[in-house]
Amino acid sequence: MAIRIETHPVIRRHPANPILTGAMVPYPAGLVFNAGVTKFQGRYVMVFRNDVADLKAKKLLGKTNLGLAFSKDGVKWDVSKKPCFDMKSDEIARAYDPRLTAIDGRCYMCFAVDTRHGVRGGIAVTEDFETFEVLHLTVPDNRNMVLFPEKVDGRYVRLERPFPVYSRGRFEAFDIWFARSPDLRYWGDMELVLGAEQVAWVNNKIGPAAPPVKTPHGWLTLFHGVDKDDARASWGWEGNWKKRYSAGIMLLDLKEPWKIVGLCPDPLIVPEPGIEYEARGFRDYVIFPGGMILEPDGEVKIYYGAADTVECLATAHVDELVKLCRKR
Ligand code: BMA
Repeated sequence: MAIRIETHPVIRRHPANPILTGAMVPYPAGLVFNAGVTKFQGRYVMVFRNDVADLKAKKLLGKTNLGLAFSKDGVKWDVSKKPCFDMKSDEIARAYDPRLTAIDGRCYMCFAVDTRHGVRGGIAVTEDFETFEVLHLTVPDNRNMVLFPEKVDGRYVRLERPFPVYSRGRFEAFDIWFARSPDLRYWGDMELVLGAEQVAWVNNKIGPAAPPVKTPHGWLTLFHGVDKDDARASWGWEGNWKKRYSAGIMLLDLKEPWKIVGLCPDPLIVPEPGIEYEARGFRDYVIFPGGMILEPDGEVKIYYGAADTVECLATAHVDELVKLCRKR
């Protein structure tokens, strides 16, 4: 049976898309995407990746920082006057791809860090988005970490995506893992959650997307999945880009979240040729969700970077998403 790679009909792209672009940022900006979003202290907060660029000349300017924005409705955003986070040293090139999780009144941010010795996953904590304390950095290579908003069996838990190139036997066949911590600094006790080969529409790698959302049926969990075709003409102004990033969805067990209760066999959101902001940009045909919010009325807001260039919003009803995962 041919695999359908198209956006599921339960998904509605927001008419205000893209909801955040480099043009809305009051300091040097460019590609504004892959944001983490959560509700914190009564408002929506977003931390977004900003790769400074000359968009007209289609040229990166070699600097990345994380910007901050607040919103009353999760759609219209006020961008703060300056970036809120960056990391740079002889060893560290940049921090990027933030994901936010509020736990017990504090906001935790997972992010990726490019270093001279590999890609590391970081966790920082803040209460005011002005100062961040970095609690933890993994060994290379790891990234796409997301924290669950609650402890499980008294321990903090996260999903993560190590990238075992040498031992996995196939280039970029990367999987989703689960890890536990007593204090957010020391992590261990890992379990495999989902192997790339278990996702029929993926022929490359997978990884966590937004932090999971709790429902009575399980943890609703987005992930990203990649299909690659070397015969594709190069996609995007970055150059030799042949991958498509889509989003999938699964339900993880409430008490044992390393166990999958249900996996939607089809992708949930696929970058579509007819949608300019997903099909054209730095890297064409990329959807990369980093935030998911369950509203009291059952609406789920899914925030995603599009074409590694802008930030977008899609919505669906929680019951529809749960049903997709439980359908067998
Ligand atoms: C991944 C990361 C993401 C990016 C994606 C698609 O490897 O670099 O930041 O959105 O590729 O380009």
